[in-house]
Amino acid sequence: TTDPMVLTSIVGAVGTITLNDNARRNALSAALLDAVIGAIAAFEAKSVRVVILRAAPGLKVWSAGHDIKELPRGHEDPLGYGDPLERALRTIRSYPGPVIALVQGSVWGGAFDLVLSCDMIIADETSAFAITPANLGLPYNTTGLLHCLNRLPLNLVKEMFFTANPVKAEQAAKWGIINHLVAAADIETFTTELATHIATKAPLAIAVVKEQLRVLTDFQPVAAQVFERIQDMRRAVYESADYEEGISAFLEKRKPVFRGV
Ligand code: KGJ
Repeated sequence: TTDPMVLTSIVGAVGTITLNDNARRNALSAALLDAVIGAIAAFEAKSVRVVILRAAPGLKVWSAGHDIKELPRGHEDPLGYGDPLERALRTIRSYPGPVIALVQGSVWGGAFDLVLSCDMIIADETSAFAITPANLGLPYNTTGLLHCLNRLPLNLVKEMFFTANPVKAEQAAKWGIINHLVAAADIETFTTELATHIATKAPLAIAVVKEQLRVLTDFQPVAAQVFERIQDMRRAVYESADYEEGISAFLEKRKPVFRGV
């Protein structure tokens, strides 16, 4: 038998999901994301009030982001509505209770969108956060940009997207990426106490506030023509030679050479 993609546990009204594809750095494959979605559905059926999403302790990498081997190559939107990552983000964002990301180690690309889609982030000194489509030549989707814009100032979103540099824990705390920077030795206790505390509060009130905040922040009215123009611009990027080069370079374990075509 193979190891399950995620491990789950429930203590009281708090459920924990641990990403468990450590050999592949918890790359967000369809299999891993479907396991996350399944775990969350099972928690909802059991009226779990607060969810903690984490990786195993002591790893260098929390998640390496979208499974690059599963990204469509050319002529297909790499982050379309039905993409497993997009489905997982919607599942977390619409869970009727808080989802807390417990982050140790580095968070890359789509995994950054994943932790931003959680309601709170608790991280330790080993954490770092990078959004990396510029390393692949991938045009990020509008929904994902909105996730970032709703959480961070425009200049910081731009710096992260333009440089693809990992933002280290202390800077991430200053920038407001994370709620609390907690020592590695204390992070489990801290996060469990926070979750347990929230689980004693009125769940209906919390679920409604979460949903209100989601609909108020998610829905940016965009004219049909504007959206179609954005999709055209994005299509030109994911059909470019650079996107093919970005993916090939990762698979061949070399640095990409981008030509702007
Ligand atoms: N997708 C698929 N496979 C991956 C990924 C990934 N994102 N990350 C790592 N792997 C695989 C590697 O190919 C290795 O497989 C194995 O996991 C261990 O990785 O060669 P194999 O053994 O068959 P590696 O690189 O040997 O581990 P470390 O040296 O510890 O380095 C960890 C890193 C996370 C620094 C490194 O793996 C890395 O740079 N990964 C890619 C990170 C990244 O750019 N992610 C963003 C992907 N893009 C997005 O999510 C999106 C949506 N975007 O817009 O950009």
